[in-house]
Amino acid sequence: MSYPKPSRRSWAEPWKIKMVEPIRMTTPAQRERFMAEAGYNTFLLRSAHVYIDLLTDSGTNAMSDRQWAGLMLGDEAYAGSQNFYNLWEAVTQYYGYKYLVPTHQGRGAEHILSQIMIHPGDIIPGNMYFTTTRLHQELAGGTFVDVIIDEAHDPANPHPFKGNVDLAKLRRVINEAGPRKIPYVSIAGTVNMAGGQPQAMENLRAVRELCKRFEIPLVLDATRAVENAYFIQQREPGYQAKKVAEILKEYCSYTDTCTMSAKKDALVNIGGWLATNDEGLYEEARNLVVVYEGLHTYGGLAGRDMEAIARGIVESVDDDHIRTRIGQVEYLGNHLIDWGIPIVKPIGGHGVFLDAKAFYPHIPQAQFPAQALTCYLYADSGVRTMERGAVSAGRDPKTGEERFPSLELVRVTIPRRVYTQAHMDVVAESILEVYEHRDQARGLKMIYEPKYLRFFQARFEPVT
Ligand code: P71
Repeated sequence: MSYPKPSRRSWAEPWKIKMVEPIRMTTPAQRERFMAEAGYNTFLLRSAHVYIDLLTDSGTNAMSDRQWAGLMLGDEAYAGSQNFYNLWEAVTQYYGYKYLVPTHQGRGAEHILSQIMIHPGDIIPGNMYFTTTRLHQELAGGTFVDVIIDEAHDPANPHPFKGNVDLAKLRRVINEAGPRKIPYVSIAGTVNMAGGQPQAMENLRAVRELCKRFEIPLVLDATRAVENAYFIQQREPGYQAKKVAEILKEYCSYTDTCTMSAKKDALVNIGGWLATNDEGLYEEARNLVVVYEGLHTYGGLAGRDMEAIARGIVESVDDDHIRTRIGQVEYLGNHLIDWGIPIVKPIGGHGVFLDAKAFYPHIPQAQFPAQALTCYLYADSGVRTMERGAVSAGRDPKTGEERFPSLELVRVTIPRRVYTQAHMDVVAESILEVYEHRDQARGLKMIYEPKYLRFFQARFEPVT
């Protein structure tokens, strides 16, 4: 028989749903009360009071039946668990690094890496800061310097690789500080705080060449490197015919070491690692991990967690999976673009980022427009999102001054394999509703400010 070839076919999830978790809608009056009780901070809401939870894609993923089956194969030996070796093998096969030290999550790896590599007075250049990464660098006595391209700081600029390093900026930092003061260059793919924006392979290769000349190691934050690899496949000449798995391995190959929060790409609820090709660093990390995390063959994780990560890595690099994952984010983002709502462009890998400065031009940044927007969204529909602006940026540790970042964003983050397209429709409609009432919105005043990573526990009240 001869069948006609389909000319038009949408993507669909490469899985079906076997188990569901009920979620409940609250009333507007309840939400008003919950938001006030939470000090106008979405981190302080109870999840039972949230309808669609888009706070983060971190540890909120749905595992597959194979991953759940893997939990039953947990080898909970204190030392030398089989699951540790399975994880090590998966990391080596897909990310390419020789040595592995598991940690309880990403910041565990950042802590160990920073303590080993950074000395007081050191400078760490990177493609935009991330909150936990920079804090660990600072606690080790270092100073982070942003060397991302200028386009990354402009939400409307459509540059396809806004995660790129500006090589002239990096060269300048190396010249000014001197290569000896730079323990490593810190690269993230994709760049979370820029709006989930990717770095081009060509750019990483150029950074590699520059660093090699000065013998400066390259450390990759591989947390969303699979998503970065997908964007390279879609946007960078020469990569269209390559599999995401192949691109990921090439990308990592230009770096010496990586820290990883497995809670994102790797499709699990907890876990992380430090992986490296540097035997000396591995020796030190393997030693230090026992102080802060646990023995070097479990690093704060149960055997079953390591098994779920090992299996999640394999699923995460599947081309159909990653196309669906980012396709869903783009589906939401394109709705908002069609309706003229200001978002970071291009649409990012792990979420849609609302441009709060353009959304609420009448609210000064000192009154935290992005924080306020998260509250209005929750009040409208029970959708929980995260501030990524002045509250997240915090204060300069030396001067104590507020650091007002160029980007004042609300992250509408999509967990992997959790919500449907219908959920995305409701989210889009709610954002539109809040946008239509933007003129009436008011800012916030911070009334409680914790010392570290203040955004997690800060409390606010509305400006009168
Ligand atoms: C996210 C998170 C979790 C988070 C962290 C801090 C503030 C708010 C939310 C965590 C990352 C990340 C990158 C690029 C390292 C970590 C730390 N992201 N690098 O986006 O995105 O990993 O949470 O496992 O410790 O919601 P960890």
